[in-house]
Amino acid sequence: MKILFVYDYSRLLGAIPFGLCSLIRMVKDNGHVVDLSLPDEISISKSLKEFCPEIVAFSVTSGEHTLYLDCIQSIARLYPHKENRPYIIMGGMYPIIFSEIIENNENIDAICIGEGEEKFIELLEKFESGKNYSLTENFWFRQGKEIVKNAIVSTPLDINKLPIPDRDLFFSKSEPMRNALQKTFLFSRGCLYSCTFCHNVYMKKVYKKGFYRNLTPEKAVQEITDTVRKYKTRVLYFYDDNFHYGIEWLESFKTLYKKEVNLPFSCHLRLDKFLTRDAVSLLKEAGCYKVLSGIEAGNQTIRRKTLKRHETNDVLLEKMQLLKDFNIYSLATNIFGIPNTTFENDLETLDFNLSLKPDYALSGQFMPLPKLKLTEDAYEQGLLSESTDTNEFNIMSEYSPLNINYKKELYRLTNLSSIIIKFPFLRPLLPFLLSLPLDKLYFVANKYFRFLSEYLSLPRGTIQAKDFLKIFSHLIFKGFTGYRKS
Ligand code: B12
Ligand code: SF4
Repeated sequence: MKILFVYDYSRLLGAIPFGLCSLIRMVKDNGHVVDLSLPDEISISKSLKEFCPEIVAFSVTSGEHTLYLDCIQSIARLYPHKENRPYIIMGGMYPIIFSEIIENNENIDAICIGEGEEKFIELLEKFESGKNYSLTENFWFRQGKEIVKNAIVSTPLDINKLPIPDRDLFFSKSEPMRNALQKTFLFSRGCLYSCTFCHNVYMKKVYKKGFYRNLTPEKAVQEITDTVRKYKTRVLYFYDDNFHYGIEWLESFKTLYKKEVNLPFSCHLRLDKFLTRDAVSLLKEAGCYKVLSGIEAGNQTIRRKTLKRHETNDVLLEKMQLLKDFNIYSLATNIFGIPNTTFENDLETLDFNLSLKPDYALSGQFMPLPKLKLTEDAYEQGLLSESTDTNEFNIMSEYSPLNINYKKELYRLTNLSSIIIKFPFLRPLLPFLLSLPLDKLYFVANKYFRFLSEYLSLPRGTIQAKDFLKIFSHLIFKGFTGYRKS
């Protein structure tokens, strides 16, 4: 069968949508023909005309969903007679979390509400051979006026048995992605924790047991070598929520990685009690040059009670010092505008970062995505009115959508915080800076500072300044994924 995948890769560099790439691998390996299109009207109509797919498949996350819903609308316009248009399937976190979308949008024929790999292949086989596919688990289907709602397979897939995700389709379409000197990887699915601002909590409820899985060190290194042998790479970035699968795992990973890859990498780590000196030492030996860690709130009661993050300030300070001891660049992430907190609490977050002294601090405003625990809290506290539909929020929106009376100050603080944390002598000027209506300037300054810091964080010699400028101008031109202004 011919399947056209649709994904906005125009603003991506080394980052790939791992789930979609895993699906593409499975689909190709099962003898189907695939192509990839951007979601804009020109690209999609060209792809439909030239490739003539039987299925158009979307992979969607909340906040970006309107882009894809518009694209589906354009496809529907191109085929006024529904029987002539390709079958439209949507997967990804958005339909998993907000499955109602198939009821609300008559142009969507099916949604995937769980892991895609095995069940999508099963669906394609039934589809191709004309069998009844409407009872395929992990999918909901439109059948006339009815929606057939099948259950989710309750046992998560064994990710060690899945083939290596296919990066070739994306890299063949996008030169910036192919040539990006940093390539990204994900060696796990799920998470052990239950932060109230994260969708993993929802997924844990769905799968109950065994949702948290990770690759063996052998499989992880195999995936890396498969990519770096084919595509020029200078640094790696591991997207796992917490790249710490125990000392034994790290030991084997380090040995294999040094032997087979030996490139510097960055990763996410929780600065909690499990992050021991031995673990950091192994990471450093393996080549870790940068660690990204969630601080989220400076007030530890808010961190614990509201966000369900249990690290105390003392532990965070101690573990940050550990990173410094090993000369690992530290990037701290923060959330401002948390429901049921005050602007003073946000200032506390800024000040805690000043004591923590990360090499760089990245801060965002809380965005109430549908079905997050923290979004539900915001409704309960009247910070969102009952008639507010969180699906309509643009994740990149300028001001916090919560009913608070310090939106502008919050926006300014969010954009100024990285610079102030890096240059603490500016802290006394903050009240004055917050009072100035320089939102655009602060936004731009924040972006430039972020990219300068990104460059400075790289190990010497990995990326030349001219290459970095090329990347930088691409990003300026295309917008910054995840941190775009609406
Ligand atoms: C890697 C990553 C990214 C990468 C790649 C994005 C991507 N779409 O994969 C980048 C850096 C681009 C990114 C950006 C953003 N991300 Co992000 N990201 C992640 C991360 C860490 C891993 C995602 C992943 O690969 N999961 C594992 C795979 C296997 O799962 P999956 O993608 O859901 O795919 C499976 C199924 O959903 C299904 N499936 C997926 N697509 C399709 C399509 C079809 C047709 C079918 C049948 C099935 C199917 O099958 C797949 C395989 O089993 C998650 C957090 C996490 N730990 O999960 C956040 C996460 C996905 N991101 C999130 C968000 C909000 C964003 C941003 C909007 C952030 C921002 N402020 O800008 C942007 C959106 C940009 C974009 N283009 O998507 C949220 C999504 C919430 C939601 N309700 O949608 C998550 C869950 C984080 C969170 N804490 O809640 N992100
Ligand atoms: S640790 Fe990260 S991935 Fe895990 S629940 Fe918290 S925010 Fe989500």
